[in-house]
Amino acid sequence: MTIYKQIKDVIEKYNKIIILRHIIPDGDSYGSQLGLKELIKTNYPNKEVYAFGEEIEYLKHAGKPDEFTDESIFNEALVIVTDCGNVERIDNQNYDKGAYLLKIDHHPDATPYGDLSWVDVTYTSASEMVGDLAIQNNWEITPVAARVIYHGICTDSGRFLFGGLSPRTFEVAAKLIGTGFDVSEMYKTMYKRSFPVIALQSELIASAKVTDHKVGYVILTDELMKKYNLSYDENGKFSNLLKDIEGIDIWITFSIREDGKWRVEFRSNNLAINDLAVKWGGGGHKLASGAIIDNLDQVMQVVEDANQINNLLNDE
Ligand SMILES: [Mn+2]
Repeated sequence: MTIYKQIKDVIEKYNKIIILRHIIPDGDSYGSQLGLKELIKTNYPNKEVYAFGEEIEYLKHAGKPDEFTDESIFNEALVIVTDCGNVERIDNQNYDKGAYLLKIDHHPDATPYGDLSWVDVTYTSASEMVGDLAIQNNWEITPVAARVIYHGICTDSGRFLFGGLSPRTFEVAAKLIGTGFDVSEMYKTMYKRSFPVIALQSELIASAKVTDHKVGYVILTDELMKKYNLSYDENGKFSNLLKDIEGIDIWITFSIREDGKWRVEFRSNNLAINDLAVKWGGGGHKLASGAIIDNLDQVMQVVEDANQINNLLNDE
């Protein structure tokens, strides 16, 4: 039996379904979670479906999570977790209080979990997986579901630029656009930039450092955040600022967090940087991963580790 059919069978078996995703949500976690919710509600109108997790200001246009009140709601529920590689990062730690746990994810399966797990790193995004699941099961896809899923594919793949594009990515995208949602309206909304953000970007680029080992990095300090009136949940916007620049193979973005720790985003064109992220307590994909460090003193150690990755290449 295919995994698509297995998942369909599990969904059909439960009347109450709770969909969760990772903390500090991004477009893909919204897309896979809220898209799947909308799909289930359309194709199984009698089921109770909830999507819990923090609501993020800049993602308000993509959709709205449900209000979580009480853990008793998990009783007898099918719990589906999308776009989240490890249980520590699930946004609602009651995830194991349901009757059955299903994982749907495209990150490397470092810490497997769930009674049933569909993990496939060949997808650009968990949103593409959810779109494919709908297609394979012949589910009706509403324009509302299509918009949030398409948005998730766009954010994780840099609008069809990276993240393991395949013919399937475009087949799913074609099906989604075919529902008739307003894709140009969506692009206008998601790519709208504010002047302070652009000014901050130019200041970051001007202050960027590049090592002999072709490691580039920028540091987004609290001072800069305040100067440009940026909110902390926006500090992930700059992880590709140093992408596609000659002489940079690995680029790292250090951003201050609300709790005073530092968010570290690693990106690379072809050198695997996920082990580096794991070393610093994080994880992610081969060419895009992240971690959190305690203080700025650790920045140079992280950069030095990245230099080591590019050692061989530099010696050639
Ligand atoms: Mn993702």
